[in-house]
Amino acid sequence: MSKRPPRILTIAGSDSSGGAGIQADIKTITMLSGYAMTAITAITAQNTKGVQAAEILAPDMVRKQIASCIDDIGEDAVKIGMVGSAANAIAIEQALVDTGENIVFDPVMVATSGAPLADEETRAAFRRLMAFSTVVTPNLPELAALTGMPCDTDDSVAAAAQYLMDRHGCSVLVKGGHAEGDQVTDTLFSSEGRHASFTDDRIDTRHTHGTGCTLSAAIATLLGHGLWLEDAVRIARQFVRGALINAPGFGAGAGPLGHQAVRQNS
Ligand code: PXL
Repeated sequence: MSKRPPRILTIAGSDSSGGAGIQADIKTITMLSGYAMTAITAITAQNTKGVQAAEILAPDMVRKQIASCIDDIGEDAVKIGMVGSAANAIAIEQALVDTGENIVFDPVMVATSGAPLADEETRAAFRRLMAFSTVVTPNLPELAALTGMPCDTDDSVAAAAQYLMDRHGCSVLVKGGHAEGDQVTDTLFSSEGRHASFTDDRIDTRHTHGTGCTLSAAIATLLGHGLWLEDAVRIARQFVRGALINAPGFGAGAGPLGHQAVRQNS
């Protein structure tokens, strides 16, 4: 029998074009030697140009998918992405309430295409999800929306991240990709009081569809392997960078990443 892989449950929306959501998560988890399980919150018809249609699944169906996985196979880490509705967020909270550590929450609000994926009520429900998450991974617009605070300077970003940590007790990974400049800095504000910054040259590409999904799924998988959060973030960022560099260039808009090309230890 081969080595037992960490069991990773992703709770997210389906992206028909394969670049983001559940599809990006399964590719990421698999490439990082995890065992992928899914609870689908919404089905989208979308491509690199935008979201053409979306159907949100009922909260009971979301809850049952999570329970089916956890009750039988179990889980070593969970990633939460697009929840689809406030009711789904509450169903997820109920289904995960007894689940231990290693919960990564990507507070998805807007797709790379610009289409909104969360309404105001859902954002309020996000606060409940943060309360039991290990780490939340907002980009700058999401951090501003979650806190109602400006996030346009290093100091204001740090204050907003600190606010989330104080209120919800989770670590906060602020993704700086939306800021200007030739370099991208992501900063991990750890609930244990350690802060770490990760800076790399910006990869000049329009093919960024699913980067947030990929990053959060990678962090969850690496936590499931037993890594410390800071190490998980460092390696997950390198995975995303490898996938960005290997983007196949599909579609007329923001194209998908090249998960299939990123080999571990290469
Ligand atoms: O990357 C955010 C995201 C999450 N989940 C789904 C998406 C997207 C972006 O397109 O479609 C289903």
